[in-house]
Amino acid sequence: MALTKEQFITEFKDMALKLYAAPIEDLSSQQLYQALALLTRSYIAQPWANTKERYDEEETKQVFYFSIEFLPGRLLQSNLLNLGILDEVEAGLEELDLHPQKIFAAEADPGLGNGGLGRLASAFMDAMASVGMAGNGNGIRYQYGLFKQAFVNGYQVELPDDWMRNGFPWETRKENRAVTVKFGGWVELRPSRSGHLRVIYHNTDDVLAVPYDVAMVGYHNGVVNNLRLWSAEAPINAGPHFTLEQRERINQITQILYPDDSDNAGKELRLRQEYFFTSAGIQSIVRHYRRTHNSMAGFADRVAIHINDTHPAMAIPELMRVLMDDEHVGWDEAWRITLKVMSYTNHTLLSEALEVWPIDMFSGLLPRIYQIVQEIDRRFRLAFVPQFGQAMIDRIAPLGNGQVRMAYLATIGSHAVNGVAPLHSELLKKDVLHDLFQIFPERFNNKTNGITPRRWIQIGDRPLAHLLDKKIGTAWRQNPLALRKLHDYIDDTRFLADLNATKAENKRELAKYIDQTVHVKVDPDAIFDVQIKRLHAYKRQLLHLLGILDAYLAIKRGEKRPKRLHIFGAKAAPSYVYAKEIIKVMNAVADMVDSDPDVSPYLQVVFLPNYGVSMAEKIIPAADISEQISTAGKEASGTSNMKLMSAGALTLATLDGANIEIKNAVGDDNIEIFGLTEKEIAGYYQRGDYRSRDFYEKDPRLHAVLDMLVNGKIPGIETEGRDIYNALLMYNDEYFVLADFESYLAANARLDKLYQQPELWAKKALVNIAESGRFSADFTVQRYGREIWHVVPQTPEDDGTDTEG
Ligand code: 475
Repeated sequence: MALTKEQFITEFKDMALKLYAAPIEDLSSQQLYQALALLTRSYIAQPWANTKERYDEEETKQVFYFSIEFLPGRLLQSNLLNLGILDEVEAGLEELDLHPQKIFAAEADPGLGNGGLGRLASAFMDAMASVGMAGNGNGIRYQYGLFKQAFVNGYQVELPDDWMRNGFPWETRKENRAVTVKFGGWVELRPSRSGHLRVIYHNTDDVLAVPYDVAMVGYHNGVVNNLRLWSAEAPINAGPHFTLEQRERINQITQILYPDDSDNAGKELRLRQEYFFTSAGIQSIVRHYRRTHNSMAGFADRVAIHINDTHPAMAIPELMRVLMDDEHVGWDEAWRITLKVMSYTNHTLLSEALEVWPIDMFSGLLPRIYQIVQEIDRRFRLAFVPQFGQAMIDRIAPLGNGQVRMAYLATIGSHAVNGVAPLHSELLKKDVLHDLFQIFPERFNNKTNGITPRRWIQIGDRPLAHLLDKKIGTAWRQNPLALRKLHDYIDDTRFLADLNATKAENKRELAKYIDQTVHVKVDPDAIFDVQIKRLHAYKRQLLHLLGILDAYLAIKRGEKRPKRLHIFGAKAAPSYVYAKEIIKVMNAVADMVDSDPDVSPYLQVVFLPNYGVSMAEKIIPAADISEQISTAGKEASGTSNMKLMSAGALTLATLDGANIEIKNAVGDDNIEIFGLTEKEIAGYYQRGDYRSRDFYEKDPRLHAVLDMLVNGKIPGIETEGRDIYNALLMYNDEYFVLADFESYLAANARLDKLYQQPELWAKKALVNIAESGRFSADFTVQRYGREIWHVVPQTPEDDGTDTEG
């Protein structure tokens, strides 16, 4: 859109006055933010309405991305950027003597997700709008987002995230679009006179699902899509017998986000949440469709529904229910439509994350849905037992072992199933979904994850963005593949120096931020070595920690090395004791290193509390090294690896997830690979001959490091150190930390050496930035669009580069 600085100033002052009846000089940053957000929203309203109208008029096929988590990050800056008025607005604010960054920082970051899965969902929303795809989100409006993390005496404590305290200016409540979701009770099936089955519900608990819509603004294209988040409320005419407790129980459904990443809590409230937003979404999609169509026959040509992991997998029986019970479609036709509409992404191979529900709980809470799952199960067995045998079908039918098995249900009810990086997609076929792959090989495919360079470079890394504009023009902002132009400057000494200067500037900025937030002074000339992701044993923050302890001992022995600053950001699930112990030890090591004058000139450790999207925007631009060191075969894809690469950090990685594709993109010389491969690890499992103690006994450096966990040298960690020591030595080190220790150290030593040659380092950084464009989520959603959703992708065009191996 077009907006001059002068126009903006007038409209902004006007909005602030209307809202607060005071001149802008009197307003707090929060109030200035509210005024600016509302003004921005007023700019979004018309294109939002237009987009909706156009989709309806042209009968565009719509994609609905169902996800129990969305992590959009702050929206003000990204909305202004995508509207094309960020520069004008910032110039206007400065003319008013205001500080844009201060105002942007007043926005709460909606933490409606745990990590990778939720962030990916939001990247896709941004990407779909930006490529002009009709893509909508469907999720939950959690009253409280993911807990705020604080450290008390080095221990993680969790505080509530009251993120809507000041309201959420980007949402609009659509009470006229509310639907009713039914739980519990029992169902009566009665043939009606017209020959249809009549389904009569008795004694159900009804919940009103009220949608709140959030605009998803496309980049410079006038497209505004919809993210619909559902809130649970008591029914309007609840009657006199409706108790406060009943009201309370309903409100609970959308009160909190479950804080377990890659884990299945198995709690009834979680099942309620899943059915709540899934049923509300399906009902509202069908209702909208039926407003302009007399039957459901053409539904699958106009609607694609994507299931982001299994949490919304009840979309399958729920659509069957609506088609049969409400729309009187027969089973076979309903199943045909459902299969064509549904597709499913798996995000993790970890067995503890695979969702299963006890049949008792499931059938009690959702009796009609359970009947339909039973029928899906019955027909599946009938169809495939003859060819594949009872034993195999028993393993993979939707119902078995007294459980509803959601990954199997999702695979059986979708026409496409994908993993999120080539290795992950292969392992799905080989292990977790192997039997179903035998039956439905054509359904399985890979869609490598992506990220949005708009947020990570254009907004998060302004110094780099400006340098790129100067050197290669601005085309990369529209099409990130244009970053490849950078290769032309691989021998441009001046440019390489500029690249290093940009990094240095970002490091000084981060150093300031660290000082302000945790009151720790860090040396901006150190190597900034970053590991940012959820705290999980398989991600092996512990390997990183053991590397730090080894460096500590080496420095104590008098070894000199370039100074390294290790930066961690990671939340642990509140019930994940082992992860919390690792945090405690990390913080203890950070203190130990800091207070030792022999060591602190060479080594520093900072664990920043409350890592999230907004903090990532500050850390990533300043990173020199990106630690992606999961046990090979465990990290489905990873996405921070892509973000850090695009900021020119060098990746220190195992051959896992999308690290493999990053390696293929930049070449072996521009990434630091170490450790066991997935095949080697599978070999250990098969033979059953991994003995972690052998590594401890053979390697004196490892021996010394592990002993530090239990010999009292690290102050204040008695039980934590012992527990970790035991996990590694007595319980045989489930994640092969000890096996990879030596090669991890060697890779780190190579990086230390390389850092002595700043120009060579800059060349490698350049290649990483240049090749990062292929990981734009714009391309990822276009691949989903072409190959799964069958919607026509629009600008900007993918050049066909295949990163799918
Ligand atoms: C993978 N979350 C990353 C990312 O594809 C991958 C599971 C159960 C309950 C709550 N949250 C989850 C995940 O499984 C998850 O976030 N998985 C991550 O998805 C996007 O890049 O490798 O670990």
